[in-house]
Amino acid sequence: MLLNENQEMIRLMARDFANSRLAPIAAEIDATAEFPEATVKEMGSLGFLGLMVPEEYGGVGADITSYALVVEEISRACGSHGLTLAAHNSLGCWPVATLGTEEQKKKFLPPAAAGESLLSFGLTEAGAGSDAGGTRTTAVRDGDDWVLNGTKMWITNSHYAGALIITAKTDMEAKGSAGISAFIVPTDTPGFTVEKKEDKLGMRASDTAPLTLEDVRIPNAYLLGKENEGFKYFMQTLDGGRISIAAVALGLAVGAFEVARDYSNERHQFGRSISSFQAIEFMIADMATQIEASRQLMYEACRLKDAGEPFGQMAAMAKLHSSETAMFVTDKAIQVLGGYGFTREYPVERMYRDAKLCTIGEGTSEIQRMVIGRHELKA
Ligand code: COS
Repeated sequence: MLLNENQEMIRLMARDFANSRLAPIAAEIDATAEFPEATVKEMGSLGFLGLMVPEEYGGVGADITSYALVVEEISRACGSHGLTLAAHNSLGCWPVATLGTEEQKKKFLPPAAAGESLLSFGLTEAGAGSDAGGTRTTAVRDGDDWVLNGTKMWITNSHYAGALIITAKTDMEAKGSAGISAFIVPTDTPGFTVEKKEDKLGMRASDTAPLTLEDVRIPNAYLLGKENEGFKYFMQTLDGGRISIAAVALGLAVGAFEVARDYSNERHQFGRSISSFQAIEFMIADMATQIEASRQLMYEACRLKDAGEPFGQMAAMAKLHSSETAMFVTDKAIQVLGGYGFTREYPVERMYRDAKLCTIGEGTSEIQRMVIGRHELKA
């Protein structure tokens, strides 16, 4: 797909920022697992935290393709920044911008777009992972308010969020995924607690934590969309989120590929560069081919979403292919670098660990296959 002038411009802007500000700190924040507040705020100043927020609410109002390009470029330098950006934009801002009332948009979007505080998405629970309809958190109507109780897990950006979109069962008689609603919960509401940050294999500087809600009282004005329609809303949100994870995975794959390609030209063994051996040349060729295939799937998912066409299956294909590609490419990149690839002297081992998240978060590779298979089989 040929990018238009605006898309090229935003891609270059993201690449410059990622090269100058993120690449130099990526190894350190991976080692310390420290959330990079300062550079996340810088992403806000550049408009990256309001990419999908309409201009009237302080955002950029960019198309999905531009958004995915930014996520790819940021992730190419640092997966943790890429994931932080992706979760905020597509899981936090998008549902509020798409489903929110005028009052909700005016209140929650401008600070999120400016990077004053992040928006986050609280869906997953101990018993509701792949089976997202298994939500146990409850919201009970009390006069003009709702009272929420429950726990959530693996919630990205929660320590730095001004508000979260929380899913809760509102019709206790309804079976399965029915009777679930979505609420916007400001994080300073009494009874709302973000627990200790998880210590993870990869994406170590991104913020992931469990949440507890104990008699959290919020006004009915913070119900997002219609009561009991929550499951469909978060399925739609995840359809878009899967494009984001495809972009994160693609960025990681490209980052690792570039390191391996350059290293293979520079490294000499047996009196010649290792890239002149077909064993290495073929690895480079396979890596480049998988990356290109992932990129085309991601562009197609973006094109469909931008055109207002159904895109859920293509987003699942893009996410599945990109995340499996990221695992393949980062593994091969370590192989090309040999012993050096196994050390922290080079970024490929970090990219390998970061890439693993992409096969799990926002629907495992197995869930993507379910989504793709169901689309094919119902046709
Ligand atoms: N968009 C809109 N509506 C959707 C939808 C989508 N993408 N997917 C399903 N729905 C609707 C269905 O049409 C159905 O509506 P009706 O009850 O009116 O017929 C309803 O939602 C239930 O759908 P379904 O029966 O397919 O739901 P399942 O419980 O079988 O779940 C999967 C389907 C497994 C695909 C879903 O639970 C899923 O995506 N799980 C993974 C969750 C995930 O990614 N978690 C990680 C979160 S990280 S933030």
